[in-house]
Amino acid sequence: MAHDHDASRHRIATRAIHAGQSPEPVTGAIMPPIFQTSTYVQAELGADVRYDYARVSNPTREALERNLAGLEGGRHGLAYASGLAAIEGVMKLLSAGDHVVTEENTYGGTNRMFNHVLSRLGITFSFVDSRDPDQVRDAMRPETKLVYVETPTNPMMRLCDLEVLAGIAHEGGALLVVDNTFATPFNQRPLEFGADVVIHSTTKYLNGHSDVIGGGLVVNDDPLAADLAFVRKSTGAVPGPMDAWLVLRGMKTLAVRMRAHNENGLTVARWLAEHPGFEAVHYPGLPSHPQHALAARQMEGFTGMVSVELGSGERAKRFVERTRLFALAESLGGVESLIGVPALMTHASVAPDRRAFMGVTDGLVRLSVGIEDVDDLLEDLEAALKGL
Ligand code: P1T
Repeated sequence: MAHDHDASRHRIATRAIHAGQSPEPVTGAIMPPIFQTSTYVQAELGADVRYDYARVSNPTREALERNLAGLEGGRHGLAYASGLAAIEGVMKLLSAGDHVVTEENTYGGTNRMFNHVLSRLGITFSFVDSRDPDQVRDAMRPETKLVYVETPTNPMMRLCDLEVLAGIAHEGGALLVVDNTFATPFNQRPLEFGADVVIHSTTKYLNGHSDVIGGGLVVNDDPLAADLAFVRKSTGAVPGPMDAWLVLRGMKTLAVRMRAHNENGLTVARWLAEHPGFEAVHYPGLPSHPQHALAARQMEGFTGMVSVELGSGERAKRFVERTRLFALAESLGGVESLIGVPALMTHASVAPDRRAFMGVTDGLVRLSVGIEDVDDLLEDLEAALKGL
């Protein structure tokens, strides 16, 4: 058959389309059908069936999971109902008394889950600046089970050295868990640096079209994958088949979209950095980023996410309300450009002193640069800036 089920030897643009995909056996349909069913009929009682109930397994979801695993270069993919459900799926590997070392600047909702849900269940957290590996090493305890990071972080675009942190985590008998939502596997594949679990909010770049909430995990280790699947079937945070299908459809164009996001992101970041109306610009692709060398080593592109300091909450408010193409909205990673103020939106649930400490000021504006014509985007920013 011309079809290539194991696309692992191919380059990423090919993997995005072919990894784990095979024609549907009855009709040859090139896209997997949306298996919109909750259960599967069993021929006899007690037979060993491949599919018995759709919380446990669904062929549409599995097509997505194989593709996601192929993109990250991992053996196992698991899809979830949201990015936070995927994160919770990892955290439920833990028991009361276990400890996690985590980057302090994560998505606000992740921080809220750690501080306000999991802490109540007896899991403890140390919040560190993972740009500095010594802070991670010093926070490790005998009961540390996970080192949890985002790189680049939301919204400060901080990086951590994945290879170094994998070494520290493993030395302490812990797993390195990496939220790769911002970078995407097109730009960065954490498993290649020794990470154990890769997390995605597929809501963002992987789906890419701002029309689904979804999440995913990728791991290499077989027992770890089995443990995660056990937690998921026991707790229930699965995506429906229609959403799984939409994410898979989006992922097929990941490479072309990410090339455009990377290019537009860099152009917008350069423009912001040269413009007198803005203070600090946070973008790992700029040589002025303090971790540009690490970015160049660990990433193949720098995404469409850019944060910029406007100096005051009042200026930030006026700016985000005056753009026309950049829509004022939560979320990121879709084809259309979005703009927001993290302190009042995505990170409102983080304690104000913690926010200020990390640089998430009231004047910080986050841009998700879409794939529109970049000259139109620059004109939009320029017009919004006039009269600030
Ligand atoms: O929204 P959900 O699919 O549950 O994903 C949560 C999540 C996880 N990880 C990262 C890095 C994220 O940015 C998010 C969600 N973020 C936003 C909604 C946002 O606007 O930043």
